[in-house]
Amino acid sequence: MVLQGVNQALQRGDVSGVKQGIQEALAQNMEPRTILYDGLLSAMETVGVKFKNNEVFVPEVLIAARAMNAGMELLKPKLVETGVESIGSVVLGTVRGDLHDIGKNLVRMMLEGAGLTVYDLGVDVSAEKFVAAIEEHNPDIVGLSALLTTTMGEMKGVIEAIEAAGLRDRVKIMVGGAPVTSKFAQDIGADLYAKDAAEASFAAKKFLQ
Ligand code: B1M
Repeated sequence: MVLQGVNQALQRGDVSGVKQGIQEALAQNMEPRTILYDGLLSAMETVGVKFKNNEVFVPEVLIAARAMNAGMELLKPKLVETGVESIGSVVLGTVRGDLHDIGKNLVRMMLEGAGLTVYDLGVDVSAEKFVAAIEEHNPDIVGLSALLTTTMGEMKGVIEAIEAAGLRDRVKIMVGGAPVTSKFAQDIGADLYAKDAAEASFAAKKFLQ
């Protein structure tokens, strides 16, 4: 019952409702993992499906994601205590020359909502920075975002740099962004393409399962 409240509050983007629900659930000695999966992640998944079906739009997703982050802040110390592991990790960034990050941030939130750890490198990220981040974090997936037709080509450069560093078989590469198509993804040798943030989290989860 209390988790249903958390779930509904998250979908509404109600930060204090989410926090209050989590505190109640913890006071009832509920497992942090149960609160995470049945309260937060399932709600975020519903938001993702609604977003995919055009039932909710970018502002609602951002508001829900903010509530998700507030809930996660409360829950994280308990999860660490009880040893809940993330299901995988992603190094994510907008490629060199490109400053657009609204879509990339949505992708990050949906990935985090799906239980992945995300190392967000920000915008205008060079191929060298992606390579260094792979060496540092050893992620399962590298996510590249581009919004400009003039920066899409950078994605190929990143893939080539990853190959040159001998890291290509250690990671799957996911690409996305408004001008990116699945054909383009295939042509540059990416492994995964996602049209939007919800698809990105579905594709990542599917790959990790
Ligand atoms: Co820019 N801009 N912009 N801009 N901007 C576009 C992209 C543009 C289409 C506008 C237009 O002309 N109609 C156009 C690109 C044209 C082209 O290349 N074909 C353009 C241009 C030209 C420019 C400048 C060059 C303008 C100028 O200065 N002359 C300049 C470039 C700066 C640079 O990057 N070097 C520029 C600057 C800016 C702002 C800074 C003002 C601002 C960015 C603010 C920010 O991001 N912090 C901005 C904005 C806001 C836009 C528009 C209006 C909106 C983009 C957006 O946030 N959409 C955009 C026009 C438009 O798209 N309608 C435009 C909402 C967001 C949720 O969607 O980013 O597509 P989107 O992300 C989606 C999917 O693409 C996907 O999932 C997301 C969520 O569903 N996705 C992934 C994204 N990354 C993914 C990664 C994945 C998987 C899926 O896997 C890893």
